[in-house]
Amino acid sequence: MYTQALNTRDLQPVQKEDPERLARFQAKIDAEQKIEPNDWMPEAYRRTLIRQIAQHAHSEIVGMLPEGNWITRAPSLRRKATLLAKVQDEAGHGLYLYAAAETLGVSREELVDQLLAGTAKYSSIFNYPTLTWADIGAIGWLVDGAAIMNQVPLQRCSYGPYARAMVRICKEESFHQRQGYEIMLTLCRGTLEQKAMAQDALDRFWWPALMMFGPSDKDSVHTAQAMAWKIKRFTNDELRQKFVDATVPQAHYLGLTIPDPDLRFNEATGHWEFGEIDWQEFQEVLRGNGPCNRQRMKQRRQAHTEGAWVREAAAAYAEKRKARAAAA
Ligand code: BYC
Repeated sequence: MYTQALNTRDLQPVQKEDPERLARFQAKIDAEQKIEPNDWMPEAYRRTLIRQIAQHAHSEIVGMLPEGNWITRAPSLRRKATLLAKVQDEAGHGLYLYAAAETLGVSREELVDQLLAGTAKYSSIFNYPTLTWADIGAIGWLVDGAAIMNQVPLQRCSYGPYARAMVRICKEESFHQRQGYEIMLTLCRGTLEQKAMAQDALDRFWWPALMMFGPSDKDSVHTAQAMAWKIKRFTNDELRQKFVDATVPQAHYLGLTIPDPDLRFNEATGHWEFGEIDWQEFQEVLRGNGPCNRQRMKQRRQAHTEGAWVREAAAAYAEKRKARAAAA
């Protein structure tokens, strides 16, 4: 049965916490000490982490769909093997993250149910279609590139299990970014038609990649508290700017044009200034009205139903082992 709330405890309002306890907790965070599962934590901290880690885990799992779509059509055996490995890595990331969320007292089943019920969020970026092979290059380069920018600071997140899960994830995402860029480079050094495909992919993925960092700071509801708790180390706009600064020169090296007439380098600040993001489009995607929201959820539900026998077999095996151990 699909659940409707973040988790059962989220149905209850947050209790007022003891101020002294809260102060000790904040002091620990300020001293850069990690919070571990058995440590006391304010209920709101726990809920914030469940929300963010669960959304992150769901993004990894749904993120397998647009790329998985190209495994059978990859242009060579080498490309197929690399893409297959990347998609498997994303499944692994989802599992580490669900495991990290479980240390906060929510079950993986509960979180998966929320995703399938459509009550949980996952990254907006995965609601855009992958129309050509160049999109696989653009995803590796831009989407994994944006993910790294966001996730490297999360390795210093105050919650130990999340921070530690991010270490391996970041290593793998770096490799994904490089393979994506290498696909783009190959296309850009290929025929005019191939280069046009690469440009078209950049045109379609640039703005959605910028949206991955979330609403602008003035509209972000969670950033201030998440920064005070050192869950987030940078604001959404700071990370977005870092991403633009790192990525524009990479696009120039490819000989591609960023689809933004307002993009210009500010000599005084040393940053690339960019145009206004279409926040209405972002909100529509979050509301479930992006180009592929319905298709993604339908595919996830279908995969879940078709995988029921695997879960049943694993549960039966675990039961049998338990019975054997009890009898021994
Ligand atoms: N899409 O107050 P805000 C990956 C929601 S990479 C959908 O700024 P917060 C991958 C936000 O959840 C992608 N929803 O929130 C890469 C909140 O809604 P609720 C996953 C978004 O949490 C390659 C509301 O808008 N990475 O997985 O402080 C291949 C207000 O936002 C988005 C992560 O999740 C969005 N783009 O900041 C395969 C990284 N942006 O909860 C896979 C960890 C915002 O109030 N997460 N919202 O209903 C984070 O760093 C932060 O959660 C965010 C948002 C920066 C995303």
